[in-house]
Amino acid sequence: MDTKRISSTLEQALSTQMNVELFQSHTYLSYGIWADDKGYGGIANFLMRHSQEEREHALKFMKYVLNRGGKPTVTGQSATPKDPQNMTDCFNLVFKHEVENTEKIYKLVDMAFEEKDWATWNFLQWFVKEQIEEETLAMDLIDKLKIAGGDQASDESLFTLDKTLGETPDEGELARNATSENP
Ligand code: OFO
Repeated sequence: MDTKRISSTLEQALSTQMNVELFQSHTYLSYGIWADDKGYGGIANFLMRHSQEEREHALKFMKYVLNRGGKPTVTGQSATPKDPQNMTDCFNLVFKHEVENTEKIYKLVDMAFEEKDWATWNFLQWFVKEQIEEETLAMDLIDKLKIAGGDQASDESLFTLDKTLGETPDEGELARNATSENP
């Protein structure tokens, strides 16, 4: 009896996305190492926690494909991107990686829609929502650094920013959760 409940096309696409999430995880880990080496322990902590979160995203894809009777494949990873040139570059890159990943998630949603695979479509909605948070978080990083003075930030304001980011929650605020009392 064939119990597979996902098409081979979506099985392959979700498996690829699992590897994309693992790549994101490696990328944030490498940026975390870069930040730590530069002496920004708080920012490194933030990036490394984020790396862990990306790994959890990969595991969600893995588990879903398995639960639908498919089998994902872990592929070799490409080399992580070069180290950022400075903190502004680092945060801009974080934003760019998140936007690129959002586009990949949207393509998967399109595919599930095309196939009328509502189970997969529904599964992917978690990631659609998650990407809103991740992009918001990345925008916040850029804003915080701008306020601190960007590339011209003083050592003192960078010290404060580093401390703040070390304690920043991993989840961004979702615009959809805003209310008039809690904008
Ligand atoms: Fe997996 O959420 Fe960021 O990329």
